[in-house]
Amino acid sequence: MTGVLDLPSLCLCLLIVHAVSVQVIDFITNRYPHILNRYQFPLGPQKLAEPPAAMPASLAVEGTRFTDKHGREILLRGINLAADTKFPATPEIPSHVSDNFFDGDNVSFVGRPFPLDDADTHFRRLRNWGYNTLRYLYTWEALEARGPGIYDEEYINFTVEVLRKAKQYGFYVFLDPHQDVWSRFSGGSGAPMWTLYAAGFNPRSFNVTEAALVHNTYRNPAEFPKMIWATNYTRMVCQVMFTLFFAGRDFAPKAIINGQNIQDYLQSHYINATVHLARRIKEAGDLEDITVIGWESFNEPNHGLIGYQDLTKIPVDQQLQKGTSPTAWQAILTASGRACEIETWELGSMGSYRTGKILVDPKGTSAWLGSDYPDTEYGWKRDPGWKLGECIWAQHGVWDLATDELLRPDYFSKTPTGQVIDAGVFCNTYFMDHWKRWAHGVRSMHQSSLLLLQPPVWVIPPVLDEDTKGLGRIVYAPHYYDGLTLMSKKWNRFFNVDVLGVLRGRYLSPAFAVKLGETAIRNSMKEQLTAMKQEGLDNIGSTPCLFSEIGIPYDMDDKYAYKTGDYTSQTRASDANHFALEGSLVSYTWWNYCALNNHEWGDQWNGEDLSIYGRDDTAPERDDTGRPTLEPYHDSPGDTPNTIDSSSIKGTLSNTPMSIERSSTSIGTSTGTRAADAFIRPAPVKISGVTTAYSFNLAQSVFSLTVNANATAELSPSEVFIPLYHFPRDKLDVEISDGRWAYEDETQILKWWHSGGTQTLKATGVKRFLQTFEDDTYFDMVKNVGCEIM
Ligand SMILES: *[C@@H]1O[C@H](CO)[C@@H](O)[C@H](O)[C@H]1NC(C)=O
Ligand SMILES: *[C@@H]1O[C@H](CO)[C@@H](O)[C@H](O)[C@H]1NC(C)=O
Ligand SMILES: *[C@@H]1O[C@H](CO)[C@@H](O)[C@H](O)[C@H]1NC(C)=O
Ligand SMILES: *[C@@H]1O[C@H](CO)[C@@H](O)[C@H](O)[C@H]1NC(C)=O
Ligand SMILES: *[C@@H]1O[C@H](CO)[C@@H](O)[C@H](O)[C@H]1NC(C)=O
Ligand SMILES: CC(=O)N[C@H]1CO[C@H](CO)[C@@H](O)[C@@H]1O
Repeated sequence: MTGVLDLPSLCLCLLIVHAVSVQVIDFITNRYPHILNRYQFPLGPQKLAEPPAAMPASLAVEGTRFTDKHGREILLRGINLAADTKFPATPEIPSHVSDNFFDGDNVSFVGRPFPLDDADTHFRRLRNWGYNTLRYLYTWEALEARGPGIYDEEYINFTVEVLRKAKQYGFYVFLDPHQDVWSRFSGGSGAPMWTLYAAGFNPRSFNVTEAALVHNTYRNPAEFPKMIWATNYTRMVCQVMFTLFFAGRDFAPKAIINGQNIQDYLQSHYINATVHLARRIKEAGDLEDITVIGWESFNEPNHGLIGYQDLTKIPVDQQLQKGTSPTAWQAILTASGRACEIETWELGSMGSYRTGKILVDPKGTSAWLGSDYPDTEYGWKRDPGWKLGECIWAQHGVWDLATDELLRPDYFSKTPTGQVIDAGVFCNTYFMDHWKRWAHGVRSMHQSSLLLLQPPVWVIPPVLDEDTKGLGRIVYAPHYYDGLTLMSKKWNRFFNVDVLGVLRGRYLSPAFAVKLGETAIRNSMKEQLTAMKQEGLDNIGSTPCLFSEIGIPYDMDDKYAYKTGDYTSQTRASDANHFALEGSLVSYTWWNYCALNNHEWGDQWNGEDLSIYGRDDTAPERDDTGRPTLEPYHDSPGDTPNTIDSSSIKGTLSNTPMSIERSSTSIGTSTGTRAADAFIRPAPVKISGVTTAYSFNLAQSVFSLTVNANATAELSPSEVFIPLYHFPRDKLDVEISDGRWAYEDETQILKWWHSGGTQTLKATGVKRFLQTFEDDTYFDMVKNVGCEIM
């Protein structure tokens, strides 16, 4: 995940966040006594003739909607699984561990995202929380760490078994080839270590040359700066790897390996690894199109140096600077062992500001492999025209090794045909060339796969040519993060910025993009997501939109919640993001569920901490009345837990009741939810007709749904997820415009039989979150500390 780089507004954001003193936030206002809700008997039959179809099977795409075999509209609401698949399980190397780090060829990801024995617990949980979709992460490294073309069949077998478990719980699954800042060896995740050797790099010298700064090799991992890993996109390793991967033929024509350009070499290995996994999933025989419904393209693709107009300048759109901030040219020099005085930056109350300069002196150590490197380990044959031990850009005349003179500062600025490259051109050319190649690869194996198209983060989606549109079943899959909250690790109820609006030039000045008060912030997020969805329709065409990443940090306010159990800030932030998703009527997969999350290291990767679940979150969260809020309510708590296991599933695959977790039989002593009030939400699941609006008002515990309906058939009613957590059976109040309904505790599904035309459903439950989302506290604050803010 990431998605917050290069925001012109970042300075402004940070100015704002620091200008507001968090102490003035009054969390104690607006608390109201618990109100009991009227109970109403369901009108419909208790048991249904047809067992609910647990198998996703045959998800159709009709224009902008997903539909099932009865023509009902399907909303995909899912979760990313999981952040910890970014690093190996054997040996276990989360980003703060340095042992075995450079043994990158001998790692195994078997056990990610969790051991098979734990899969029931995790999947049951996710199902109970209402998720019907998994964005299942794997990395290229997990498939092909040992060397080019050597796949880890054990990991693939394991993956097939985990997917079979997911099938038992009726999840829709699409696979995400995850990466961040290219690879673990350049500070992120994704590509195997050998790709760096293939490019001529020596990962062991990335630290001294600052070609990449890596958590694992950081002096004291606990002091690793917040959310800073992403700055490595503008360091040498990422700049080179993304340039070679997407445009090696144009910018590094001498980089020939096994008779092909490095671009083709890297891309074909990358694509073939995915195709191999797709083949094995097909061969499994019981997953393709039943559970595995699609594949997503390259995660958060980056343009590297492609489009740099002047290597001696920090591009104007690169606002995020922290620590040493080399220009591309300085990065080139230090990677070749030259000492450089490099500006240092800090993020402060006025945004990024320069703190000075320091001398980065690798003392002759190069990030490139020496000319004496044997280059035999991985079995490839490098063209004699590509010299090891020498900067690849020097070999292409960008600079002169003898004089250290930059000869071509604009080397990466244009395509060979002379077109000036900007973010849009990169997206429509280099990125789409890769995307098509990938799409054809996936479809060669999985003929009816959904193809999730994820363009570079924040970039306007590409315009598809007719041939590409003809592939069909394409889904626009953008990412969105509220950058202010992500970077500052605070929920600011008073100010935020319409980042998309700024990026799209909708404001004369970024100052006009500032949104004041929580209501305006929430509406702004909704408008941003709606606008992004519209950009997909305008460019990609009439396809569904699924936000494949969106989420919030949990380690807000210096981990205040971990000391106090008070997740109010997280709940408000999460609710705002969910409000935006609901208001823009999109499918989504939330980031993320991480089984290894703990309070010390978060998601175990670069200080990120976005998991809705935490191992250390075992003490029940309590509401104001002292009632534990962790476990969903159940009307008959004395019952023996009705749990699901493999034996009870056999033979009843078409009917998979999801039990409510009530006991501590699961991992840990409780379910470990974090800010559950906000992420366990009611939502339409299968709708006969078109959903025109739905929302969940957390403060009032009211769910409303409006449908442009088609009359339901007796055996295929509309289905709405109504979680017992907010709507305990004896407190559920349902009002429908027409027809009848029935509620099943087992699945937490409300079935609704209705006729055609405009239909509405309103469900009222128990108020769990005893605050409001009004802005009165903002005005109080202005009164009290007015001069401090303005
Ligand atoms: C690979 O790592 C495993 C343990 O993680 C170890 O047992 C094995 O000897 C290693 N193999 C090689 C070739 O280094
Ligand atoms: C993977 O599973 C297949 C089929 O069950 C089996 O033939 C093969 O030996 C397994 N491979 C590994 C490495 O476990
Ligand atoms: C850089 O990493 C190498 C390889 O792990 C290590 O030997 C060296 O001490 C590190 N240098 C610094 C300055 O951290
Ligand atoms: C990738 O697969 C294609 C099609 O099977 C094949 O032609 C190509 O040689 C493979 N590339 C690599 C690098 O293995
Ligand atoms: C659903 O209703 C719309 C109008 O409300 C109608 O155009 C459409 O044909 C109906 N679809 C089905 C499958 O009945
Ligand atoms: C994960 C990682 O490598 N992070 C590094 C990215 O770059 C910054 C400096 O800009 C370093 O401080 C991080 O260590």
